[in-house]
Amino acid sequence: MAEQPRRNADGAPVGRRALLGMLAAGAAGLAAAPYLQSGWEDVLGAASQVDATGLTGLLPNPGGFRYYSVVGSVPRKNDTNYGLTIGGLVDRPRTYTLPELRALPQTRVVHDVLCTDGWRVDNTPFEGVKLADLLDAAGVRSEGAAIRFTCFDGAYTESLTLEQARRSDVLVALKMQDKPITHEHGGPVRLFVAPMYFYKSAKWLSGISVTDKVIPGFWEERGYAVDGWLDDADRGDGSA
Ligand SMILES: Nc1nc2c(c(=O)[nH]1)N[C@H]1C(S)=C(S)[C@@H](COP(=O)(O)O)O[C@H]1N2
Ligand SMILES: [Mo]
Repeated sequence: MAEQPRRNADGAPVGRRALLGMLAAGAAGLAAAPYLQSGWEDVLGAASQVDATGLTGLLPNPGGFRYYSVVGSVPRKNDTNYGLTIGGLVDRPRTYTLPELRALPQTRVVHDVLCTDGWRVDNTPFEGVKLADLLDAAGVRSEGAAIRFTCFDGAYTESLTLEQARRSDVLVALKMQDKPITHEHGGPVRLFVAPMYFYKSAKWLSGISVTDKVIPGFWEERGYAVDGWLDDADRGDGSA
């Protein structure tokens, strides 16, 4: 539902994974953003060429997951250099270290993970701090209506409405499959939005900014639905 099938110049469907493969394998320092902004025509032409070389086959697929990144390399962060900043339309902006996040009450959510590319990993446990708790601590101002998420890969962004962000199944996750989140899966901290397609779960999370309206994220600027609900999602408050 969220992803429209894309077609190249010959009308053949082009998987987004080909594009991701191209980006992951991308040239020096990866000028991903300007390249993408050159328009789908160019991007898809290049993507299908890369696909033909088999580069996308280099992406590993352990345990049913695939690793996705829209940039070629991402810095590694740990206890000493990781920070999560909460700001925007809040009364008490602050930056949390990793030990500080670990010291907060932790919630475990088990949910099926689905990517719009068609793969899924059922009953995956995630654990971390409820985004709602961090928002409450920050004191969202009355003008606040949405959240913009930014990542230390320097490129990916995501969004949620404030109502979605306050659900009890939306986590700032520190663990995935009961282990600290690996670098490849977006560690040390990623978002987990259980009731939505996995593209909403931003990896390498570094910024949470309260905004007065939804600002479409990376893939949403490229055609994905801003509301990434899974087909069977309970669109209520997530507490059911
Ligand atoms: N920072 C960042 N977050 C991201 C992505 C990305 O490319 N960069 N890809 C998204 C998509 S489309 C999916 S399916 C999942 C993949 O998570 P995984 O690599 O841990 O399997 O991460 C989401 N979050
Ligand atoms: Mo995805």
